[in-house]
Parts: sequence; C-alpha cells; structure tokens
Amino acid sequence: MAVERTLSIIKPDATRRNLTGKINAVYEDAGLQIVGQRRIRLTRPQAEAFYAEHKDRPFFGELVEFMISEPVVVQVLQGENAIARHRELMGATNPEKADEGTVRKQFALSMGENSVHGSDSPESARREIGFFFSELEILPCA
Ligand code: RTP
Ligand code: MG
Repeated sequence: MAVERTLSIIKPDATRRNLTGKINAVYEDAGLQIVGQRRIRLTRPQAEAFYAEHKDRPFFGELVEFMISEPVVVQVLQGENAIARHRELMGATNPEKADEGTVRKQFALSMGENSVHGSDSPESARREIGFFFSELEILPCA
C-alpha cells in the first residue's frame, strides 16, 4: 500500500458548532497526518468551481449556498491508503446510512449538512489539493 494524500474539508455546519478539533482528532487518532490546513471562507465562484462535477444536480444551488455560509477548514491528510481510509472515517454521504463511529454518524445533521468532504479518487485528490494548496504549504513530518 502506498502513502497517499487527500483533500479534506470541514464544512460550515461543523465549523459553526466548534467541531474542528473533534474531527481532527478522529483523523489523527486513525494515523492520518494533517500536513496542510487553512481556515477560509469560500467565495461563490470557488464553491461552484470546486463542485463543478455536480453542477447539473438538483442540489447544486443548495450545496453552494451551504458551502459559502460560514468558514470552512481545508486540509491535506497524508498516510497509507489515505484516500480510502479517510472516506471510511467520514462514513456515508447520508448520515442515516453512516456506520457507527464515523464522523458523519457522530456529527452530520443531514445529507446536505454532512460535516466533511473527502476526495474520492487519486485523480480528484490531485485536483482538489491543487485547488487550495501550493506544495510549499504542505509540510509532512519526516
Ligand atoms: P463530498 O464530495 O462532500 O465528500 O461528499 P460525497 O462524495 O459523500 O457526496 P457527493 O455525491 O460527492 O455529493 C457532494 C455533496 O453534496 C451534498 N449533497 N446533497 N441533498 C442531497 O440530495 C445531496 N446530495 C449530495 C452533500 O453535502 C455531499 O457531501
Ligand atoms: Mg464527492
């Protein structure tokens, strides 16, 4: 198994409820290293571009409004098999279907306000990390 990097976002419903530290603890306790992290407010064009793959879906407008409603925390996670590991730790998109102990089971409010994002493939991880971070801002420990 290879060391991978993935793009994680702590979404507005979670920053609003002061859950950044609790969510980071789930990732760190599972052995993922937070090698880049920044709290930002997404602009509307940024949110639309980030979620461009969903632009024709009925929930797109609601998703963009939600993602710009409060600050988010964007982060790069690194570790063995990080992309799939992170998706497991997040749980299913719909929190009602998420496994016990996952971030979404513990914290998500609904299908839309589901607390976290994670890249779903090596290709999307590359694109999404590059969307927010330069190489100089990604600092793994040796
Ligand atoms: P994400 O991209 O945020 O990590 O979530 P995901 O892969 O589990 O889900 P995806 O299908 O990519 O959907 C992206 C985000 O859109 C919102 N959504 N709302 N109301 C709805 O039916 C609905 N479906 C999706 C969620 O915030 C989801 O995470
Ligand atoms: Mg997705």
